[in-house]
Amino acid sequence: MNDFAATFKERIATDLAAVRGRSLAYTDAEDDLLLRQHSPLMSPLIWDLAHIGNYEELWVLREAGGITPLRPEIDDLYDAFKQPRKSRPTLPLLGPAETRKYISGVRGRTLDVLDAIDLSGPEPLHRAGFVFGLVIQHEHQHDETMLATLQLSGQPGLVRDSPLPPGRPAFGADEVFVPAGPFLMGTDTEPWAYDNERRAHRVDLPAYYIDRFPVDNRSYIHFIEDGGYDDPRWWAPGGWRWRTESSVHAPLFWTREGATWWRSRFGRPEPVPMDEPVQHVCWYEADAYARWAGKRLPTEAEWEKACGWDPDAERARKYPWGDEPPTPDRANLGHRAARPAPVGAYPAGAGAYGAEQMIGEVWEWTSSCFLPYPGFRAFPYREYSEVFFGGDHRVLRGGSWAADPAAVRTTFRNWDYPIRRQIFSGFRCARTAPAGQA
Ligand code: AVJ
Ligand code: FE
Repeated sequence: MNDFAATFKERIATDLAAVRGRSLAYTDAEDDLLLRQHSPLMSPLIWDLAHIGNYEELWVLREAGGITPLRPEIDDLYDAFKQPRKSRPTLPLLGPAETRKYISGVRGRTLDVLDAIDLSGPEPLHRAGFVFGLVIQHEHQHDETMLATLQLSGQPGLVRDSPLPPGRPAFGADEVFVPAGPFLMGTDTEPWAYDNERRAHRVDLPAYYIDRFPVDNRSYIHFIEDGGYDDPRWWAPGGWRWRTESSVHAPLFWTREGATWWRSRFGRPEPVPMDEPVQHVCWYEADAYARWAGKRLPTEAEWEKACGWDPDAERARKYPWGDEPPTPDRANLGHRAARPAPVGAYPAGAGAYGAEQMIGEVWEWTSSCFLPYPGFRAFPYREYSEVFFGGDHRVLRGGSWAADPAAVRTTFRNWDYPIRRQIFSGFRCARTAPAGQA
């Protein structure tokens, strides 16, 4: 094995250990907290933990490593398609101690497979360590889901927090201009990209403006206090139906006492911080706000061009600032604090057009439905992306404060139903440039 392969394998092993540390930290709790279902939208935490291990067994041990199944009898329990979320707590799930033992047994064999395989071989699951990228990203995505479950549980104590850089709130309403022209959307070169991010393809966009920052709580409160939730003019037809049936009047986890808005953050009440990007809003709320503001949500293509396109070099960057990995002065990622940073906190993380905080903070709703790119091919399985394509889901971009850098990049696509708000979701607005501005 050459030095490059050895170093790369070490990096994979480090990433595997890091994500596992995170999964174990989020489940370092009393059995009752792990076994209970905190919302019918979410699995019990212990289901996520065993599902992570079962997914790793399926893909790394059985598919890539050719290892005989360790516990084939539990496969059905942890198959997300066979078990609807609401009935997961009634299944004969492995208990917390047994789950930890199972996933650690899988992990030991995963490291054996890593040792044995040829990263430059022809096998597509092995090449560039794809199957390890798959399970590392999968585990991080479930860790973010577990964090959303912990937020719903209202149980303080498990979630770490630390200070974040200060913002530049005076620039809150600013927008940046993106001139008309083509860019390359998606990727052919990112080795761990999911199938839905491929292939790279040319998209030609008219000129537009996009907000420099995600919409902050101060602006969102103006929408609320202007009666935005009660004015059908601002809402998409499905959104107005959702609004009247749900009687929602503020983001999830918010309450109002007199003139003050409060929110519960991992079980602790605090006044809503004005300069923070709004989170826990659904697509319908984001869409209504944008119309109220005289704007609209960006399309997925507009979002990606503003995030990663470098018009001078005529190439896409992996992150807004370039290809170098995220650092604490560029983006709020990886659950450093348990919240988004104030708008303006990361001038060093700006993209070529000047948009800031596109990576980290909140998943940003776009106007686009989740659809395949031209030439899409499901890999390695249809149930990751393909079965979700169509009109039911909207695309979110950029990754939240709770997302790990391993599962965040300019081309990364997330998706959810337009009514979902327990995720760490916010948005920014865009508008088509008036005719004559190119
Ligand atoms: C891409 C976040 C919608 O959580 O359902 C996890 C990711 N896929 N396990 C989800 C996923 C398989 C997926 N999302
Ligand atoms: Fe999964």
